Amino acid sequence: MVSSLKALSKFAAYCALLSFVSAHQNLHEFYVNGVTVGYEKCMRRPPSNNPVTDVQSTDIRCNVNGLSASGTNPVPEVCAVNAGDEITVIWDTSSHPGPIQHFLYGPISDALTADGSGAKWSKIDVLNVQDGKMANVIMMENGGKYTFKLPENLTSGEYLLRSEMLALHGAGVIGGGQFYIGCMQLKITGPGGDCSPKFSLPGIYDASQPEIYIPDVYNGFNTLTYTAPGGPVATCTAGSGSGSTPASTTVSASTTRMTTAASSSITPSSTTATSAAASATSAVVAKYGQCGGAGFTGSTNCASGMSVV
Ligand SMILES: *[C@@H]1O[C@H](CO)[C@@H](O)[C@H](O)[C@H]1NC(C)=O
Ligand SMILES: [Cu+2]
Repeated sequence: MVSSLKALSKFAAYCALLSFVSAHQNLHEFYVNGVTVGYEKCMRRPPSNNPVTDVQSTDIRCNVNGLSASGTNPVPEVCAVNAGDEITVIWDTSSHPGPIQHFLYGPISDALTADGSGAKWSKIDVLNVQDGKMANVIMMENGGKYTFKLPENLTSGEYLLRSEMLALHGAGVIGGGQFYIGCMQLKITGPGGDCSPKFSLPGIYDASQPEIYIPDVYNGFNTLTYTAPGGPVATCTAGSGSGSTPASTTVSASTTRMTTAASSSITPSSTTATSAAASATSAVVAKYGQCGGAGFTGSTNCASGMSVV
């Protein structure tokens, strides 16, 4: 009896250790209207799964080594998509609590060489909390997948599509917010249009802003009312630009459409928010206890039973 209990606690410790390793994450793949473009295709690959923590670094654009096409593919690719297409990103799952959001850079002439400089970024999507769960939890339950739509009003051209998962477990100190970033290289065919507002990266984040630096992250922080940094999602309207002929493609995606659109609604019902907040707060503390990894400066009090698949 005693030995089996010992074994159990050893196992729990082992699981906690495992989740240290698996907690960091990368973007590995994306689907267009439900069809994969291939593993690690049409994306810039960072040298590791470590987060970016300096929001003033150019690494905040497209991760480390992200200022041009790079990575594991023998031939860098740009994937052809249409404005309004559904994109499904597939990230490593992570217990790190936080939102996911997406940004579009462009139009530009060449998505392989674009370095992401200049005020050409727009925020096109965000998921903070849904049904009382932060985005990372929803993605854990869905194999790391998350689906959203590209804007419908876009000018044809090449773009960088930036996927960002911000992990908040270390956000109790300035510089402790962890930005996991993956950039996809797209050639978008659209009817014309543009998104506003636009901004530069770095430029939109400040290390001390309340969405990134959360002093009470282990002591009263309410995840249900959290909103990701970067302001509201852009408005994209028809007008400028033209819907030119479909561009030639390096990797083409099927035009098969998914029939189920993912919801990006983030606001819990106000009638249930109060009681849900109370239980969510304690649950979050337990989750946060799990977090660690290279460069991690937050709590090292690791709870068991939180191993990540
Ligand atoms: C596209 O632009 C038109 C005209 O500006 C606007 O009425 C429409 O709502 C936009 N569509 C979307 C999906 O935002
Ligand atoms: Cu991590």
